[in-house]
Amino acid sequence: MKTPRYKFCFGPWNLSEGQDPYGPPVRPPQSFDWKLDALKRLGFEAMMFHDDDAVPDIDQKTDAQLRAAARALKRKLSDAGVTAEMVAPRLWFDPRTLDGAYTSNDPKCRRYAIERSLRCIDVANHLGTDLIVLWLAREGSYLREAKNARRCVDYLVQALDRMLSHDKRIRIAIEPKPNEPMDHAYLPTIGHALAIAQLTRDPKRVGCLIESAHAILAGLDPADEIDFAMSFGKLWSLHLNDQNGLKFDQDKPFGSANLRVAFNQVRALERNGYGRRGEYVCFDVHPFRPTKVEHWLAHLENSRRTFLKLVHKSRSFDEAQAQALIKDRNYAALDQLVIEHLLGK
Ligand code: GLO
Ligand code: MG
Repeated sequence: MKTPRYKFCFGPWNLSEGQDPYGPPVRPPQSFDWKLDALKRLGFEAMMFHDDDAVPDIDQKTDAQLRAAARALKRKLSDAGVTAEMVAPRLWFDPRTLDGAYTSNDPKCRRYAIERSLRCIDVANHLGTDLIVLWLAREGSYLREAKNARRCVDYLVQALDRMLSHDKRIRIAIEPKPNEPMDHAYLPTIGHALAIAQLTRDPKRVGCLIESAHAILAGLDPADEIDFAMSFGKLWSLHLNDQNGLKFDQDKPFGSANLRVAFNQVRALERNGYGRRGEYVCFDVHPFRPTKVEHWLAHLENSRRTFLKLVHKSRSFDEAQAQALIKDRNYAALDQLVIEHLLGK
């Protein structure tokens, strides 16, 4: 098997404790150091962060305290040989984000969201990454009549512009998701993310992050989303995982629900040269709730293992035969070629 050039990443939240809306945590909380050590033991190269994963209680900290905490973390990461892939403002927890963050109807809350995002950029600077990820969790509506969607687009552009002008080097990757926690989100797909980029003061610095489960929840094929984003040179990060149909966001291990959809994502990444500009393959996956403590890292290790096996499957696919079948419009045989290739000998 050719050695793949991919570099891997996950976030501290991916070592979750099993809490869901119906029940409490089922695994004991672990310290950040435990999680960093787990990442190292698994041989992953980078960690992704929410601003308050990096600087706990960020809203209570002065700028000087923020700087001290972020720099201490940066030293810890450097000592461990781990890179910070991105920082994302957590704009869905504080009471001021209850009715939306950038798109809240309350100007004080919109101001808070922007100020928090600028501080998130400062954290990213201290950690040595230029990538800010925006999962716009509460930018949408529970009921159409509560918000003015036209005005909300303006609010989103204003927020993006403030961030872009706060630091001339950062890049913003929008992570679209069509629903959950909202009924409908304002930026549900990659098309929406790339379209709003064009309204900002520096479209070149606004791109996207694709999460497999989010594309599936939008009724789209994640591989097509990858090809679309990469046609624009705008796929700057990736949350690979899996999703079994239209229900709550499951964050299953990569390939766990639909191996063929996973295979096609890997093929799309391969044909577009994902990773050549230093992009990481991140897994936004969670352990199944019944997972025992001793199996706590398996979903991450398995996702990477499946990914690498699919890289091999992608590189060993009989492309010549596939092309011949395509030319003959023999899609039944093409279908079977893919199935038998995935099944193996
Ligand atoms: C939730 C998202 C979430 C983001 C993370 C980074 O559905 O996938 O996990 O990726 O908060 O912004
Ligand atoms: Mg995600």
